[in-house]
Amino acid sequence: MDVTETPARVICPLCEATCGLLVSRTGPEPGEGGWRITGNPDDVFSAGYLCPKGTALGALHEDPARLRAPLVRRDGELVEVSWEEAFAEIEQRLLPLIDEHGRDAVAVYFGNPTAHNLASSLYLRPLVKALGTRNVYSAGSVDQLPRVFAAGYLYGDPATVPIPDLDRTDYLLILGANPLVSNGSLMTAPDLRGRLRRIVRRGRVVVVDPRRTRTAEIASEHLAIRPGGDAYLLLGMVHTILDEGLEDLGTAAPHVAGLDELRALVAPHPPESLSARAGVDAADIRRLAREFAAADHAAAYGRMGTTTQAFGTLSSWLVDVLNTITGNLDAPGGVMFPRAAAGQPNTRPGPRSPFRHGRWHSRLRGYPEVMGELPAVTLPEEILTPGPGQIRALLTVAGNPALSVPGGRTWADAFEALDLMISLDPQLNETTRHADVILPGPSALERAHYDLLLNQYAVRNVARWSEAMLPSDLPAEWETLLRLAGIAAGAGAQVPVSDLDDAFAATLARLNGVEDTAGLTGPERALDLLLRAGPYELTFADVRDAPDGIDLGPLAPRLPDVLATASGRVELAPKEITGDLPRLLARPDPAPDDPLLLVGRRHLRSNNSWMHHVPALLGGTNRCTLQIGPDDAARHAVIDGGRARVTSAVGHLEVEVEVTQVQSAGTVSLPHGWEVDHGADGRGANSNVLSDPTQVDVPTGTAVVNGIPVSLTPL
Ligand SMILES: Nc1nc2c(c(=O)[nH]1)N[C@H]1C(S)=C(S)[C@@H](COP(=O)(O)OP(=O)(O)OC[C@H]3O[C@@H](n4cnc5c(=O)[nH]c(N)nc54)[C@H](O)[C@@H]3O)O[C@H]1N2
Ligand SMILES: Nc1nc2c(c(=O)[nH]1)N[C@H]1C(S)=C(S)[C@@H](COP(=O)(O)OP(=O)(O)OC[C@H]3O[C@@H](n4cnc5c(=O)[nH]c(N)nc54)[C@H](O)[C@@H]3O)O[C@H]1N2
Ligand code: SF4
Ligand SMILES: [Mo]
Repeated sequence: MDVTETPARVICPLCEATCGLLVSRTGPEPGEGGWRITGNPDDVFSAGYLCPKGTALGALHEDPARLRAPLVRRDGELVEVSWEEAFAEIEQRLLPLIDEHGRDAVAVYFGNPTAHNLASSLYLRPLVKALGTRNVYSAGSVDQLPRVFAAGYLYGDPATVPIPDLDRTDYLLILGANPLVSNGSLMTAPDLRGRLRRIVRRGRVVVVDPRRTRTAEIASEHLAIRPGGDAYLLLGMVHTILDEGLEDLGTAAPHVAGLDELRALVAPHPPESLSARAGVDAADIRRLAREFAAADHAAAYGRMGTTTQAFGTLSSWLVDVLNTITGNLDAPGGVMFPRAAAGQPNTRPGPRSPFRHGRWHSRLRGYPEVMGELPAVTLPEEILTPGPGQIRALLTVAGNPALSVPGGRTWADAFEALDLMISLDPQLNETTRHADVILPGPSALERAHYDLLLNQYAVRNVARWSEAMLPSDLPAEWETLLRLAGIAAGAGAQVPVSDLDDAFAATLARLNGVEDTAGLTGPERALDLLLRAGPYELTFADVRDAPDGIDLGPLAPRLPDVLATASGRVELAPKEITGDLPRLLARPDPAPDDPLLLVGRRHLRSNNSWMHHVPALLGGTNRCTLQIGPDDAARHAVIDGGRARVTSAVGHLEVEVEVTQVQSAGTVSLPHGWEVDHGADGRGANSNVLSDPTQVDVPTGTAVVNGIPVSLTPL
């Protein structure tokens, strides 16, 4: 492979910040040379920013553990085979299984990186459609599902999520997010440190989190909340604002329905009745409410700590209610709706049908479908429990539910019970190592990129394309997805990919009311069609010819056209959400002898379950330890550097203890995505063996991975 002379522009697909990078090779052969990876100072969006993970793209590409050929299980062993053999194997085993047991016997689980990959953003949906199964699962139900569910009922479309207008707000309330470490989520924005610092300088940033996180460190104020307490805190704030007459709907006023219902719902609940359960003083709740209402431009933002907990949907809803009743919805400096250049459902002209869920239910626990998906926590038992409708085959795409989803060891049992398991993934992980067929895709440096999805959550409207830097010996992932779709549809493994792609593009053109005339193929053609249909009427050539990206300007008001509710208005009190209030209010106040509550945490040099092993990222603070405050450590007789057994209602694990002031009283934290054989010291633990798979956010079935009662025993 050649030493690259001019650096290639690569949009980093590792997290939601979507930084534009400059990548060059400084040595001729893998291992012999190195990589030079810097932020692209001319990128219209990221302007030179990057984090340590971005600099590891070269190491990831060269990772000796990365699969370079398809694997098929023969006599119990995974062996390398040709692509033709791999597809033939799938066809021979999948079709008879569908004939015998029906299409719902095949389940799909797709993971987080599918949202960061142009191929899967475009071609996963046609594959799922071709499979024709109702058993669709994803990492979304261990993540953002409550957030998008709330948006579905408030604005009519789960893809219509208001985003903090970071560069113009002067009061930012952050609940359950640590953007300095995560680099932001449902808030696509590079350099959050710089952006938050600027808000602190011109106004206020308040962080509500059981841990004094890096974000809390640089904020104007940190409030330690009781895990699971956000809905109580927010309800108290909304009560205060309405009770004290501080509400002002601002420019959104003509487009908002349900304020009277909201008033009636919150009137009986002053902060004083909620503060114990929030773990925040009533006086602080009232003060926050007044500050937020008084600020010229305020934005409330909630993320993982507010969604993957007992009241994810209520918390997400109340965040939006707070923004709306203070005149900050759809207002510059408040929370706004991005207008993406391609593929955003809410920019499509013509009427859209309002969001609804529960069109079908999971077989065993009766969880409602949301956006065509069922909750991932129920997948193992759907595989293991015999009877009509039992799942017999599983396709995973870019995921690792064995570590990412509660269920612990039942995941391995479930995989072993399957008649067929297929994984699209470049790595052997705790999930894919159980597969019968593994299909790897090219590395991030070997594929073109455009952030179809994340641009829909960006703090500024941009359109950016990056070419593949290096050629690949592996088929592009869009081809693999299409071939699987062809097999699932019964067209056979032999149909040329180009025929399947032509059919896909014809459907895309028809649905979007545009013509396919640019002479392109594959993702370039699909992107061209979506850009032409988009609100700026760009073309693929436009983005290809702008290597540093196209800036489409700051967020602009979009009410009421962005709405797809039946009423055509923002629905402030939808019964699908408020129906969960009695469950919230029925919880008793905490007692002094309550168990410790476990929450999650992320590290800058990690990425869920799949980057701990990259040498460039090991070390530093990236460690799988149980963090605990000094008083709690003394009370539980555990010491810094010692080991402890952590026990929950459903499981236990052993882990190193780290005593730190960062962790608030009554809480402990553990990162997720680790296993015993991962990590610098070879010692990690899967935190999700402690998460109870029956504990969910009731409206959506989203896993509760924050606020888990645990006990500690020193070892
Ligand atoms: N306790 C607890 N559990 C959690 C969380 C938590 O905070 N606490 N967080 C949750 C969240 S937010 C998420 S998103 C999930 C993540 O859960 P998952 O998405 O299930 O798991 P990942 O660890 O992201 O695994 C990603 C896999 O995709 C592969 N991959 C990477 N890039 C590509 C690609 O381009 N193509 C293909 N085909 N494969 C690729 C990697 O090799 C890896 O095997 O975990 C959730 N689980
Ligand atoms: N370095 C790194 N970056 C990542 C990832 C990664 O694994 N590593 N993962 C990516 C993914 S898939 C996602 S979804 C995003 C997530 O992005 P964020 O949501 O910003 O990241 P988290 O670190 O999970 O932050 C959740 C915070 O919620 C707090 N918390 C826990 N329980 C509660 C609660 O009940 N209430 C409140 N108010 N706070 C609570 C935790 O202490 C933690 O600080 O990060 C992305 N970026
Ligand atoms: S913040 Fe880091 S991981 Fe995220 S896109 Fe930028 S360089 Fe990549
Ligand atoms: Mo996530």
